[in-house]
Amino acid sequence: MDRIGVVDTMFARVDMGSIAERKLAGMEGFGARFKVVRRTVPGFKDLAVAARQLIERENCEVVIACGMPGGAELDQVCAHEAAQGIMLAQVLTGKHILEVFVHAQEEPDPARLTELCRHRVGSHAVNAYWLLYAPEELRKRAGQGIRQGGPDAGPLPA
Ligand code: RDL
Ligand code: RDL
Ligand code: RDL
Repeated sequence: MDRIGVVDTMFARVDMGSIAERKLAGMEGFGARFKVVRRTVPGFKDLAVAARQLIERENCEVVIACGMPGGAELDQVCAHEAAQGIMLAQVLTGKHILEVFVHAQEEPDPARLTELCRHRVGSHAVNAYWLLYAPEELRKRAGQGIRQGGPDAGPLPA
């Protein structure tokens, strides 16, 4: 059976990994064609190596890496570093690791931040599934200004 990895952090203020797990559990083939392997690490700087382990030791085909950069300026610098680590892990393993970051500063209202988080994690869980099983779904949306967590920007006028 194929394996899809989900890794999230204790630092995040939303249980992002469970949102991804629930989304994947609703996709066609769950439990038959693929299963989900879940890990949680302390913070987003720990995501890259955990994702690499999910790929190399747990044979995951694709990983969804969820993190929440805090609101301080230092956290933005750290987010950039964490993202670089995730990109390095993708290049080293040759597998997609979708970086799902929700910045605390994107939305000051806690309820709306949670909603944004649900939407972004859910959308990227579907994107991970499509990368693996339905690349034509991505191709259909080429150049359509698709976003995760907020309204789509839409295409520019032709
Ligand atoms: O490796 C242990 C920690 O360094 C690691 O877990 C960090 O990701 C923790 N962390 C910070 O040290 C920090 O300054 C995090 C943030 N900011 C942050 O904004 N979000 C995190 N972790 O998930
Ligand atoms: O791995 C999943 C996403 O992290 C990845 O697809 C990013 O490239 C998506 N993305 C951002 O997260 C972002 O903050 C993009 C932009 N900005 C951007 O400006 N242009 C993009 N993607 O193509
Ligand atoms: O234009 C508003 C947003 O699209 C823009 O601020 C993005 O950079 C927001 N964003 C992130 O900050 C991020 O870390 C996005 C993603 N990840 C993402 O994966 N997908 C997005 N936006 O559409």
